[in-house]
Amino acid sequence: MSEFFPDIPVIAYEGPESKNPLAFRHYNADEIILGKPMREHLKFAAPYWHVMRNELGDPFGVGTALMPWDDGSDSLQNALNRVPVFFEFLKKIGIEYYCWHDRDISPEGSSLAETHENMLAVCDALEVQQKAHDVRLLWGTACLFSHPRYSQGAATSPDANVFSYAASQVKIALEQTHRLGGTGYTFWGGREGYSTLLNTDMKRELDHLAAFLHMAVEHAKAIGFTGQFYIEPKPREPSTHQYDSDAAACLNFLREYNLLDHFKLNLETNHATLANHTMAHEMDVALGAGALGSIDANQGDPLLGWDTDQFPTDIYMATDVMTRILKMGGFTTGGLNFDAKRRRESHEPEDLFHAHIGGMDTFARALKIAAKITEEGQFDDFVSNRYASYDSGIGASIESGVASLDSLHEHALGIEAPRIASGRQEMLENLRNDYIR
Ligand code: XUL
Ligand code: CO
Repeated sequence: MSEFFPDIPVIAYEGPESKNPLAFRHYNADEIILGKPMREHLKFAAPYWHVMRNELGDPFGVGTALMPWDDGSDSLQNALNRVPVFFEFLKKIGIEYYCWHDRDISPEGSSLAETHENMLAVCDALEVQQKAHDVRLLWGTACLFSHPRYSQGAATSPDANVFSYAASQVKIALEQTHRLGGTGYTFWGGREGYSTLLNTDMKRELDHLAAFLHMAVEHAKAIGFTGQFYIEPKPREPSTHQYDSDAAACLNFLREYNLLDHFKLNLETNHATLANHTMAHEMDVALGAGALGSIDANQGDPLLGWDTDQFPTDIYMATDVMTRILKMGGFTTGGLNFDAKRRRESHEPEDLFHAHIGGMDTFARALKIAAKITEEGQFDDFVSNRYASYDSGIGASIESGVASLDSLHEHALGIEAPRIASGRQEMLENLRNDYIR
């Protein structure tokens, strides 16, 4: 029955002592953690663009990935041939959700109309496979950054005809996401930014971007799509500056243009690094606004300043992510999408499995650690005690808005000089190491 990965078995959970590289040590899909199976906590998703389309090229050399099922052409038939390969991969690795850009799954045609026809044909095939394998679409998106027409932006292009092309693409991508039962739709503004301000009217471009997103919201209403819209922040690459540079910039933009009710954030760990933030910082910014939606799980290389999209193996970072997901009460529409690619040297199909096994085991371990941290509440207790002076008395009057400079002045004059307690950073770092072992 196995056709495309004949040497790879269905990956099974064998426990932490297993020495089998093609087995899970920590991800045990049905194991109950805090009352819910791991699969439901983690909601792993695989991205079509990396699994099926990433040839592992870099600016210095062509792709190395071996893809015996792919004829290398941009034909519709080749696109259709890839579909069952992807679903065999999902089945064997045990991932139940996936994500796509329109152009990963279906090729550009010789006209815009033909491009859309290609898309519908591939979505027919995806629908059949989704049903056969009980796989769900986490989110769809339109690729508005690869084609030369988008070299100066899509919704922020100086050319209204380019804006229209992008709108047409989003209309079709959104409708197909809806038709495939997608639980979300993402906007990553690949080239929505600028290369130089010498030729850029930033305010006008931001107005256009907002108009574009409002049109998507209106269209979703019109077709009955009730999935969640996401914006995915990233500070640079490919643009010099991208308008959605980090979580705070996205939230400010969404608020300014009355879009916050319709969007949440899809936060990517490597993008946080590029923005000079930790992932924990980005997640706390989003959580504070009630706008944490979904995660693109990967990691960067601290020695390289670009988006290396490596598979996540950093257990500290993953634990930070999972403690926050638990704090949020779990994913609703979102999930953990491995927006990650193998290294150029890991070119064999088997490496796809090792890569995802590592990412899944890392997050499964992180979930177990985060569950313990959450249950024991030691960090939460420390933090709430640290702010306890705001729970009553003068602090409560500040938080409730009753206090004024006059009332605080009177209070301050009547007390001894404050003696602030230690922040105990090192003690807390030691405690974290006690959990992560
Ligand atoms: C690019 C990136 C994208 C988005 C979807 O860095 O992360 O793949 O996730 O467009
Ligand atoms: Co991403």
